[in-house]
Amino acid sequence: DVDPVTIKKIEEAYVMLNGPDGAKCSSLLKKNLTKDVIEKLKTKSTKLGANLYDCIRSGVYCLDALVGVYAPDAEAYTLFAPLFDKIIEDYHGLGPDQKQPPVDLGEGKTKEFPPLDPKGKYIKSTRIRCGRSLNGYQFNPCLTEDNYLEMEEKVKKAFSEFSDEELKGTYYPLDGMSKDTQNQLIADHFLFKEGDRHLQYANACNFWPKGRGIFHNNKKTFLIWVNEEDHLRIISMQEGSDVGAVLERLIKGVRGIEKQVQFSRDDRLGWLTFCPTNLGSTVRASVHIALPKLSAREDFKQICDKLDLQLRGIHGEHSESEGGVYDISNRARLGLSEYEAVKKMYDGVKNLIEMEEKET
Ligand code: ADP
Ligand code: DAR
Ligand code: MG
Repeated sequence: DVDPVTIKKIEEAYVMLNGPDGAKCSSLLKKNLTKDVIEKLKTKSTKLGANLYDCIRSGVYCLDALVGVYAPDAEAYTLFAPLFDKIIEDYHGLGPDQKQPPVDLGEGKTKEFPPLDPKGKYIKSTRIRCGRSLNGYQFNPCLTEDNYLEMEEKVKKAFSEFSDEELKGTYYPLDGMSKDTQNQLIADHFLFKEGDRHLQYANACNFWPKGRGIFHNNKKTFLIWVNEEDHLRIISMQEGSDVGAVLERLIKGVRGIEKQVQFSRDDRLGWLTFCPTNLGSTVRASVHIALPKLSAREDFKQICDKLDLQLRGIHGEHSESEGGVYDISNRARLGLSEYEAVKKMYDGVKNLIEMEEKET
């Protein structure tokens, strides 16, 4: 079970979150980490040794977090369900008796997503990503250096077995990558950024950059991140607004790698991810789009919220928009299929473009 020092840290977290220091904090952790939940869970640890403090540490140090929790391993979602289920219900609207629908990547339906902006008036590029966790491995906080290296070897082998010409490519470990190459890949939106404090405080960056890297095909239209926030992020992206083509390639990639690697899926929560905000379909379908008139309105964010769309800056989460370009994506991930998540973005962005055209 859990050592007394850790139990004390959990109890102190509650006092801090509900005291003067936590006054401005509005995270789902603060809302749902009640005395009752703490009494129920503070002495529990998963088979692989993860405890409640491992789940909440990020939100204790990052009072500006929206959510503030991460799962240290798959079992945490079940063992610490009194906390996670409440946060999952608040964030995704998934009630205790609801569950993720069966997998539907959208095979045979990509024709439903023709280019959103054929003339290229608004949309610069389209990206669809999903997350996958390798069966039998814990999530970041509990991984040893050997785990990171083992996982990297395992997926590197899987990448080398891609047969489809569109998927074939090379794996580039972060360890040893020149700063210039790394910075260029980040600037060009292909590689993940470093130093996200929410991840650092979640103990998600141990042994960095060991076991981390990026696979991509020659055109950089199919990419896979290894051990950033999730074990894998599988990404399809290209210039323009042809959502169907981007989804077609993502489907090929997911089907390609799942032949070699077993992913952990929960019957109710769908594909398991480190952060509960990415559970279920794990799909984030986004466009880099400039809507000069609409984005000038002070209710632009509310307009997006009403369409269940999430606004991010030009470099993704926790970044600002540049030159009026925003990253707009589906907000919902859990309680709808992969295909439905893409459709949420597609229909929402279509709506925004129609509004932009009508705006005087
Ligand atoms: P994720 O949900 O994949 O972790 P992030 O918000 O961390 O996304 O952003 C990851 C990277 O993907 C950033 O560099 C961001 O600029 C890039 N990105 C997101 N959407 C698009 C898009 N439609 N076109 C080009 N790059 C994109
Ligand atoms: N720092 C977390 C981010 C939640 C969603 N983003 C992810 N998982 N990258 C927060 O609670 O704000
Ligand atoms: Mg990210």
